[in-house]
Amino acid sequence: MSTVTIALSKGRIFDETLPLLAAAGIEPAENPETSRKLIIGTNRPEVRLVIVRPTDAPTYVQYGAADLGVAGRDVLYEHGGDGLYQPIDLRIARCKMMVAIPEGFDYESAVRQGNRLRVATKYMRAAREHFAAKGVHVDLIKLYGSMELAPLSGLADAIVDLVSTGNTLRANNLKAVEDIMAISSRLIVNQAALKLKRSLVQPIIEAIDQAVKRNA
Ligand code: PRT
Ligand code: MG
Repeated sequence: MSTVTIALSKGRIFDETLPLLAAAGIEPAENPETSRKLIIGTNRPEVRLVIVRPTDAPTYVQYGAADLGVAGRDVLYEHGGDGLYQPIDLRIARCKMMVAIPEGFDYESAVRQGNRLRVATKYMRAAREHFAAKGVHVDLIKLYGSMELAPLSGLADAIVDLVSTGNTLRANNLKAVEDIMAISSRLIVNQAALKLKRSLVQPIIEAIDQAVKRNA
């Protein structure tokens, strides 16, 4: 029997993908939040979920270890999208990628004077392209954890991070100064799986597409 593997990350992507999977008749047998299992079965014997870090989802799908997955546009932008078909904007886990600075830092004049800025981020590609397009000279510092800490501790002048409510910025005396891109999560599909497992994969894609359109 041919099987379908879907790569999902815990947290907001898992939570917001659940109703879309349900529309495709897929219900996880366990909650990854409480189970320690990394491979989770579903009510459909031929469908299973693999629980991955958000940044790893495109890699699992690219190499065919998962046939389908869900990843944020932020993550896909950094990954590059090789080998991935991206048929649906799921309109979930939405936020904005922004440049933020400490309250009181005169970003505009620093930019006008052509100062070299230190910018901390985990989004190296998006940040590099954003500042290059504006002609702003930056030294990018790659971080893996809370970017908000970087300007507070003197590591960087500014950060590039995701913002949804703005509460994290406010709580740390930071403010957003530029929009880089609107973010939402995409369904990603392994290109070979779409051809070789079409009879299993295509109905799932269509059911999810219908559910997204109903919610729009
Ligand atoms: O937690 P982990 O290190 O494993 O990775 P992660 O934080 O990227 O995972 P997760 O599950 O939080 O995010 C998965 C995806 O959700 C991201 O790739 C985005 O596409 C999307 N998403 C949507 C967000 C947010 N909104 C978001 N607000 N991802 C992260 N945040 C963080 C942001 O980085 C900041 O620290 O939330 C904080 C800001 O939130 P507000 O509401 O205070 O503005
Ligand atoms: Mg997180």
